[in-house]
Amino acid sequence: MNIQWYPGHMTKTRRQIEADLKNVDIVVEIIDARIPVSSRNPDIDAITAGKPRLVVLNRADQADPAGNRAWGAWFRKKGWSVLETDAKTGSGVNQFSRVVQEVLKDQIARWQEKGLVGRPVRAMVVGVPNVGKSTFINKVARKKSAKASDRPGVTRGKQWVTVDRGLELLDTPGILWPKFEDVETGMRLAFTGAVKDDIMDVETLGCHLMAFLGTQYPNVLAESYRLKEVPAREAEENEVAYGYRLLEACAQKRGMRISGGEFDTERMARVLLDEYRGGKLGRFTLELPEEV
Ligand SMILES: Nc1nc2c(ncn2[C@@H]2O[C@H](COP(=O)(O)OP(=O)(O)O)[C@@H](O)[C@H]2O)c(=O)[nH]1
Ligand SMILES: [Mg+2]
Repeated sequence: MNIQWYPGHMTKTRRQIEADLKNVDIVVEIIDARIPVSSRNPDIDAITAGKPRLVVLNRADQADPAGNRAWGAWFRKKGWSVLETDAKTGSGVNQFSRVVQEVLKDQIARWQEKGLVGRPVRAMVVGVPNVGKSTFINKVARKKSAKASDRPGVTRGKQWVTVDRGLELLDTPGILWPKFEDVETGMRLAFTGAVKDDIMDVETLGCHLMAFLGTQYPNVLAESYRLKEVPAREAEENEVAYGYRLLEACAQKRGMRISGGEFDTERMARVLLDEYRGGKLGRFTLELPEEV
């Protein structure tokens, strides 16, 4: 699916992250709020075993607010702290330092008891591609762009950025591989643009996204493409056939035809994917906690 993740690369990445982990007190796992399961690395728990964790539901601005609430509750139930952010505008990012200190409050109290005054908390960001790691780090570090110097006992060559008094962040994120086992996950990663479209033909990908929208968000679909009504999926109809029907209806509305008078469903599929990724259709959560 994503050919850059060959086994050698995965091993190298994993070792690098394991080395970096020795120097940090907390792992900040960034996920895409639209696909909180599909945008998680399958081995993250094993790789970061034993480290306190903060889950950042980034791209919260692109996900359904009700979905964000549901996922926030779901991750909290697992015992992790959750921060909802829009790294692009910085919304929620100003809470980062406070939440990290809260997660580590017992640890910080122990340091104080031992007389380790002024020991900063060190954090690192990890996540699969496209979740917003670089944007998040830039936003968090913006005010204090001066980089902290290398520290003795800390991996040489690593740069730390001071987020706040008492919090330093490794300036390079750990880039983890996405899940590649199942088609459903691959499709969701493709919908959001995290992997290239070539996991399947664009038209089929568009059919699946249409079917999702037609089922879960028919009103939004009707509004976006000025459809009088969005037909429901018929009992015997499979998802692709249903999605195709919706692609045709939207292509008709947009006047997209190929020679011969047929509707240009392939072009419509591209338009749909572009508009979805560009946030033009609205805020959707593509997978909900009930499903997992
Ligand atoms: N709308 C929105 N866009 C975001 C958000 N975070 C990142 N982006 C955009 O998503 C794209 C990829 O982000 P990037 O930080 O490079 O992802 P990375 O691969 O995890 O480092 C960039 O164009 C960002 O501007 C967010 O919270 N909301
Ligand atoms: Mg990046």
